[in-house]
Amino acid sequence: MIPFSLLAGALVLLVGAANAALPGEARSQLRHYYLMIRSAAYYLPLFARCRAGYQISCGATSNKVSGNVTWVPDGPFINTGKVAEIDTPGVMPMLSSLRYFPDASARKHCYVVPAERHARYLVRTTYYYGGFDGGGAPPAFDQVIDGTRWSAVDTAANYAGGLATYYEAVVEAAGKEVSVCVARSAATPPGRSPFISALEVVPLEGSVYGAVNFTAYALSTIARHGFGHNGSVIGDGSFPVVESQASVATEAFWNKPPEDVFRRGLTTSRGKSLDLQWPPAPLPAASYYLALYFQDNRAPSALSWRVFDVAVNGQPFFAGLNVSTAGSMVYGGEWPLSGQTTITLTPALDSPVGPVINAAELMMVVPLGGRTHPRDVIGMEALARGFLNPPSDWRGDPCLPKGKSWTGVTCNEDPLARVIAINLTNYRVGGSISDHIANLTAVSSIWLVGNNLTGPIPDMSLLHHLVSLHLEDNGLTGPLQESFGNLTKLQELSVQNNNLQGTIPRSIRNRAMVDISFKFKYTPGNNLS
Ligand SMILES: *[C@@H]1O[C@H](CO)[C@@H](O)[C@H](O)[C@H]1NC(C)=O
Ligand SMILES: *[C@@H]1O[C@H](CO)[C@@H](O)[C@H](O)[C@H]1NC(C)=O
Ligand SMILES: *[C@@H]1O[C@H](CO)[C@@H](O)[C@H](O)[C@H]1NC(C)=O
Ligand SMILES: *[C@@H]1O[C@H](CO)[C@@H](O)[C@H](O)[C@H]1NC(C)=O
Ligand SMILES: *[C@@H]1O[C@H](CO)[C@@H](O)[C@H](O)[C@H]1NC(C)=O
Ligand SMILES: *[C@@H]1O[C@H](CO)[C@@H](O)[C@H](O)[C@H]1NC(C)=O
Ligand SMILES: *[C@@H]1O[C@H](CO)[C@@H](O)[C@H](O)[C@H]1NC(C)=O
Ligand SMILES: CC(=O)N[C@H]1CO[C@H](CO)[C@@H](O)[C@@H]1O
Repeated sequence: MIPFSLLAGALVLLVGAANAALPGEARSQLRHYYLMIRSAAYYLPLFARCRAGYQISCGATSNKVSGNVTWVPDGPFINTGKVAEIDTPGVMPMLSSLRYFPDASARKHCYVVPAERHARYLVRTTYYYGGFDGGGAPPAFDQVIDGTRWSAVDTAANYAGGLATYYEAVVEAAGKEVSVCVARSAATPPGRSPFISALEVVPLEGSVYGAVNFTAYALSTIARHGFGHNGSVIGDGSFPVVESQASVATEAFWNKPPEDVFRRGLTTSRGKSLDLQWPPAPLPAASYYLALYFQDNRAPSALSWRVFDVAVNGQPFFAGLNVSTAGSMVYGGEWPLSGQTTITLTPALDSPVGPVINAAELMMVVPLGGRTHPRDVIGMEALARGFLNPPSDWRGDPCLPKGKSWTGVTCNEDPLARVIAINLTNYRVGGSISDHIANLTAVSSIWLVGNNLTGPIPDMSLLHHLVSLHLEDNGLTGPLQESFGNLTKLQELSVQNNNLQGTIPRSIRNRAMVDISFKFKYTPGNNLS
């Protein structure tokens, strides 16, 4: 099992004055793995330079401006939860409110953000507890992206140190929305509520992290570091820091690193290899995406290049890398790592200068947990829209992650999960039953008993697997459709206590007469003959 707390980043400078040089800041960065390029870059989209996206301040009622970024209220993206204000002095504006979720019956609490199908997104969640519920320490819970349990959210250690915590992932949108949810887990104490302070969903350029198969995986950021900058956990004097004499056209790089990361780097003298213990904390055994950035820092000339080998934990990573003033990036898409990581740069035998390294990025490759068949997503979302007050967890992926399906929804375990049963008995749901229920072609059981549903019973002639349909005790109107008699697997049809009208279709009458196992109940109530 992966200790997901490793995936957390700590945001410093959040609490107290903006210049708060917290004693032990570097240590806490080390401990919590927040490895940054420049402190000024905290809330800018990080390595990957990106287009505008959604910056959402959870629980906010008005825009919050922080630096250049305007954070919008979360109302349009969520329809559940409660709001709290955080009065910690000096807290960053977008963290001065949060949304929390006291409803323990809901399996997840989802934000839904519009997206472009198959586009790549940076998703960042930020948590700053601020004692909103009167407790001394934040509860732990889980976070979910679409159908995948992304990680645990455990912010207690950072909170105790006066810090907020953020998590970051890169995912591809399977549909026209990305859902980001928090959910209770076994680690959530009874009576405590998951919460969230800020959410960013930012489109990335298509080339970013190009080698990764985003149909099967997401990336979860572990570390991202420009070497040789002040406050760096690495450039601590063991290697000379060099300053670049030429700028790098970073547009040419897949991952679009900011130019700034090439301004400084670490080097060694001629003939010596450079050994970096990076990232500084041990890693859980997993598959990782590792990208390394280099530039010859000297003034551009025909001789400003250097050649060296790159090895990771003694394994060749890239041999004979020729780094010029134009800069280079090398990466491993699914590199197995475990424990302490050492990056070794060994200069070519005849090289007049030592190797150099400017920056590195490390992300864990997280297998996706699956998702629901798009046809069923369309059907379930339409059903949710047709209801006046569906259960609050009827948002996000209907079936997944496992154990976090929508309330009352049962799915099979196909690679694209199918909805096989719906049971919202006595949920006091109002509204009507969407025609799009016809999309749920794998469903065998639909129970919407004892609600406040009105309008007609839609056509279900495509639901060939339907065995059991219970719509009794509602306010449904209109006729009973002929096509029900054609559903050969249907064994139970209960519609009593509604306001249905018209004649009972012959096909249903015949079934009820010839098939003694067919249970058809339409009285009391109704005006059927
Ligand atoms: C933020 O604003 C400053 C000054 O207005 C500008 O120099 C800087 O480029 C902006 N940064 C971004 C990322 O837009
Ligand atoms: C990506 O992963 C999916 C799902 O596992 C697989 O079907 C597909 O072939 C993979 N694509 C590539 C290019 O490997
Ligand atoms: C880095 O820190 C040292 C000592 O604290 C200081 O002399 C130097 O100017 C700093 N460099 C930058 C680029 O901030
Ligand atoms: C390295 O690249 C430079 C051009 O950037 C070229 O002139 C030089 O010959 C190359 N060196 C080797 C050893 O390939
Ligand atoms: C649906 O839920 C109700 C109430 O919990 C229960 O009595 C009924 O047996 C369920 N139906 C099915 C098919 O599981
Ligand atoms: C059912 O709906 C009607 C009309 O929409 C409403 O007046 C009534 O209060 C609802 N009943 C329940 C139990 O929600
Ligand atoms: C039901 O089946 C019968 C015969 O198989 C067919 O004639 C009829 O059109 C069907 N009705 C509907 C509504 O599908
Ligand atoms: C994908 C799919 O089956 N979509 C259908 C969902 O239901 C509506 C209404 O019945 C149809 O118009 C869609 O084609």
